[in-house]
Amino acid sequence: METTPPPACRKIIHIDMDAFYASVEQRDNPEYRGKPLVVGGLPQGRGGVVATASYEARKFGIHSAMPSKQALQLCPHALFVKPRFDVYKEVSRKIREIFSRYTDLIEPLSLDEAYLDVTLDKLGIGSALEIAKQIKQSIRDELQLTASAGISVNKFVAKIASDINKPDGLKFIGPSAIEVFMEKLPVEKFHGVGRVTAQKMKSMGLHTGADLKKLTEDELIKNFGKAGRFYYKIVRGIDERQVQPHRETKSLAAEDTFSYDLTSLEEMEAELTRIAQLVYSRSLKNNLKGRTITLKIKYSDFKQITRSQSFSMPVVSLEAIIATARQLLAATSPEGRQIRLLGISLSNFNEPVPVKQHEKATVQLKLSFGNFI
Ligand code: DCP
Ligand code: MG
Repeated sequence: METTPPPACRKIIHIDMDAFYASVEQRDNPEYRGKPLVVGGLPQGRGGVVATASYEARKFGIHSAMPSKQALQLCPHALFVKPRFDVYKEVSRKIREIFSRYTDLIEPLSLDEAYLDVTLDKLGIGSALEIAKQIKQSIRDELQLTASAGISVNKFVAKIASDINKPDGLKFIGPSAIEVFMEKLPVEKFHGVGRVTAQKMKSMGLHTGADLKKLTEDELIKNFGKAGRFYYKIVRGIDERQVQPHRETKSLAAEDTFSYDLTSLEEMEAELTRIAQLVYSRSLKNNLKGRTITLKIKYSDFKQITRSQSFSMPVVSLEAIIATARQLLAATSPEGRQIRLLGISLSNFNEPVPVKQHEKATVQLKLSFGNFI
């Protein structure tokens, strides 16, 4: 077994394809090239969301997870096409084959994104920058697509670096440049900092890495809990997470802590719809279809409950996720309670199911959702 050397001298590349689904569609359909193209749910359908948009469409403000109807309003002449997951999966397989020429330490994060540890590359090239250049060139030559690469000594910095010169980007952030780079980084770009944490940080006058660096580890932990410890390290450019080649996605979740407690069913359902859209688009991004939907509720007194429902078939539509989450919520008699967090997760991916156990769920499913699933 190959072992990863100590973190200080690692060479990590993060690769992310540019406008992935849209670029594949433009490659395979020359008539889409140079045009604003949206891949995802069609705007005529109910509840469709944008999976991704070509860079031409992004100029109009269109982005992933936006309702397709809104995308059409922003750019009435945009072209809309449905995703072809089998094709993207096959491209993804080919990209990974290219990676595997250089290393076996590959950790895919989704179909179009992966971390590579090239500290000991198979070909003995030695330079991570050179390897990233070769990978980008092979993706271009063999697949007629472009990718962006970030190179550094850890995962966190490599991932942020790959986003810097997108599309077709290449960015190396070496050890001596990391601290300055982290000091300039806005807090919302930090791993694990969501909307609410970013708001809290800003209200405390913390806008960049440099501001975070002024706090001691204890102060960070006091204000941000366990994550504080991670922020303390990361702002100093320390991220010891290993590239994990066999990591399996067991569940996919989205949740939100609200800036004020929700008390009306109407507000709760509206937030659930938004969270369901996030989970749904993440499931598309990861090409994972789950059979179990779990609702998480945290009340104002921090008491937390979860409620799940499993089906015999994978849940494939946004409407079904929304309907299930609402049913699970309704069963908790939420009206009048004070809710500070709602979350939805999908799990039980693509596993065969013994028939007997699930007959009941199937019947229930048909009653509840008709042909949504
Ligand atoms: N995706 C999705 N729903 C989302 C985000 C992404 O279905 N909310 C899908 C479509 C994307 C693919 O996953 O093409 C990869 O996601 P990225 O976030 O890497 O976005 P893109 O590759 O499309 O664009 P970028 O050039 O910004 O990486
Ligand atoms: Mg991408």
